[in-house]
Amino acid sequence: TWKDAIRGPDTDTTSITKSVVNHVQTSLARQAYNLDTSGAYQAAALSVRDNLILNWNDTQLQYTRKAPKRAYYLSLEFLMGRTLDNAMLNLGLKDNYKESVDKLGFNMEDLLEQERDAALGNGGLGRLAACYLDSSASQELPVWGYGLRYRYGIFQQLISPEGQQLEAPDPWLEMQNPWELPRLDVNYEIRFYGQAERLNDGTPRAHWTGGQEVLAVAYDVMIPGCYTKSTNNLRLWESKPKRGFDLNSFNAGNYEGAVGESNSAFAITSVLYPNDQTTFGKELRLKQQYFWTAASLADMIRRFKNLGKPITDIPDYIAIQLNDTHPTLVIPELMRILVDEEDLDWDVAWKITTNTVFYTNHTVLPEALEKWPVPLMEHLLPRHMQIIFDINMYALSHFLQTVERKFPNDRDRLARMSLIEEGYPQQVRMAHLACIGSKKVNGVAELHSDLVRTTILKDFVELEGISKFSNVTNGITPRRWLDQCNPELSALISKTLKVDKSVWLKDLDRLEGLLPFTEDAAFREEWAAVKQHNKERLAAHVKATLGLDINTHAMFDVQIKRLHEYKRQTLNILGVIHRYITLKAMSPEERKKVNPRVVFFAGKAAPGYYIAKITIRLIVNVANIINVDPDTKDLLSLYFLPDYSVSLAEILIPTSDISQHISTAGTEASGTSNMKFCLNGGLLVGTVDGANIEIAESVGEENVFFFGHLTPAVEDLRHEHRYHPVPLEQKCPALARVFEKISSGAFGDAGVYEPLLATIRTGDYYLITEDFDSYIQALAMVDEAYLDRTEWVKKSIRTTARMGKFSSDRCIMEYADSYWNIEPCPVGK
Ligand code: 26V
Repeated sequence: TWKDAIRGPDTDTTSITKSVVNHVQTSLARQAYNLDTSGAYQAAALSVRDNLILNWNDTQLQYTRKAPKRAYYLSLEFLMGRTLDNAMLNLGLKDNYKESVDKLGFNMEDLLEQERDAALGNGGLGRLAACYLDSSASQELPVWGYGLRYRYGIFQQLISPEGQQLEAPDPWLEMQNPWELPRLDVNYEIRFYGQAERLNDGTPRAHWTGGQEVLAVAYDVMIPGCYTKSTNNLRLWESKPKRGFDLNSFNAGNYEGAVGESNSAFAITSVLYPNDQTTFGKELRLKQQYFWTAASLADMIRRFKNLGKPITDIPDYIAIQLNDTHPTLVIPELMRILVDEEDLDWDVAWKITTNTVFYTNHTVLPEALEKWPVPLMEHLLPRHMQIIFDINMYALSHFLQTVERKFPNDRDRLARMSLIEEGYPQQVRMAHLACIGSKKVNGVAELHSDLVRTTILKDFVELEGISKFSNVTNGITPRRWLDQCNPELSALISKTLKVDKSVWLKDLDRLEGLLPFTEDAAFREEWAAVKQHNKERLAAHVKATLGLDINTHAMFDVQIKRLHEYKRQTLNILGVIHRYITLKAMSPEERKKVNPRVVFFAGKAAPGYYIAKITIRLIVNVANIINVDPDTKDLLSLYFLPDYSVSLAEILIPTSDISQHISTAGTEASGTSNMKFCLNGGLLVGTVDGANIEIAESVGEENVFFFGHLTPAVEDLRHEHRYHPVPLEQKCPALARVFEKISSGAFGDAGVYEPLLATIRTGDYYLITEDFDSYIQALAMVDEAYLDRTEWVKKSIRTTARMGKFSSDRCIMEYADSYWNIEPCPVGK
């Protein structure tokens, strides 16, 4: 069975205890008799790690022996969260470790809480990368991730009593990190700045010399598959100076100058940029991107060369997936290596490149599309800038011919399609470069992929044909997002299906087997009891960390995601105020008929995002008022939980009765937490956007609370708002009353919120005033539906049962089959 295959010989409880104690005494150099929880965590982690290392070694040896085609997932963000629980579960050793830890006088849950999140990402894009690694390993596919080992992950969020977001650094490596293996011997020299001189010898070659060189050092993070020996690798690069410091300056007495250059080398991987969805053109960010793509590519090519194959075989052995445009520099970098170092013809090099690289787009928001100023690119990466101009020429001349034939005299089209946007300064359009340098381009949900094809890359579709542009709807790993975060539900599912979780967790369509049990009253009761249990688990956590008492007998209504205008947390909080006003106006008799509701928010705002920070202030101050209002507090309460993270999501998601995914139609590429909530039996309140649409198709529209305008209406409505504005009082009286309440000072100094309210009163780009009434209606329908608890639980069960499509195993299979052309490479076969 899989159990024997993946475990070492010493995985019985006695051997595990021995191994943990051994790590306490040797690795930690501590006495077993005065161990604290932190030490116990470290020792248990090191013991689990031993298993991973053996599996990792066998897997990598197998890849070397069999030399299959491999895929490399390049992502600037991997939002891994904690590892210990996930590793024990994937190894099938959690029960054994629990028993050992018990014997040693500790509680497993306390141990797990000791681990810091690896939070090397902003949100959905980074967490998607983490889910994809889990699915790749679980399906025994030869896939590696490549990223950066930031010394500081996403900032820690603190919320002042007045609702101000404060940011603190996240020094996650302060404690030992047992999950990484430093590979100090795997390192590459990476050049910046300097001069690029074309040889002009009839070849396209150039010499790139001078400038600054820094060292990229590899750290390997083991990625265990679920119930398999296959353990993949996530290689993260750390930057450091090539030599310690400049001894000449040092000896001349210039001590600061001597360490200056060394500091600038360390700076490259010092911190994750906390912005998402807005570009800003900072040199250090471009340095990160090149440092990472160049090191990763050098590493892939070194491994490829060990195979002894001709260089033109690269596309038969390597597929490179670009997670958004952040790694697009692999395209000019691969061209540089092939042309300048391997001396290939331009056309041959271009063919290799465009058969190796694949590009996933994750947003159509104009402000999030990466552009880099030409002067900056020229200064930092002079050879790459030449190559980009050459690609533009080559592609354009190629385009020119085709475009001229297809669209004679269409100069506008050429300007639109150019890799270079005219202006002062000129800018490189990374999405265009990623598109023309890739074999295939995909969006992350059906609607989003349609928008990619019909808006930002429309001209390229018309030129290159539709077949290059397709869709892979996002997914989530059911291991972390059901089995790990909701063990009671997982156990209930296994018991009910009479199928071991090792089967259904890797074949999620099996959840459909729950459907007949919707009619089983005893099962429904158990189902509801799990939700109740999870609410109490959250309440205990909130009590312990924030000292607050939460009403666990209320409906739980959750919106947790990055703060952003397009995600419309504003719509939600304005809706809460509307509910508060409505409750206040009711008689005590009427209030008795109202079902209590607890509303949760969590999420970080980019540090410089002024409007998003005001939204947090409004939420916190509304909470401060309504949570103590004796008229309403039992019926409506509101919490902003600080410092949203993967671990917090794991506690929150299993509690939800409803969750909100309410972006303006056409703005949320996919969303993935919507899938997590539904998999855990929460119902969805949402707009007709992103993956909400496909979730509704799967679970049945009768189980989703949809509202709001549809994507095709959005452009016209925005136009109306610009050119024919209607006063709020006329447009949406219910919302006008909410604004009046805020302006009356009911939630503190109204002036604070004015800039936020002004964005809605004038322009209303995200169409709050257009969707408010139907939003309130949708929430009323939620109330109505919740009155019939039996029917509600049926909806919950049906939702979970029909979420099979959204397993990230399905996504990875689609990428493996239709994009990368790779196959499983199991160990020992
Ligand atoms: C863009 C930028 C711009 C430059 C500054 C740093 C930075 C960092 C991240 C991004 C990526 C923005 C795109 C993004 O995060 N998209 C999200 O991808 C999720 C996974 O596909 C998807 O579920 C979300 O709907 C989508 O917003």
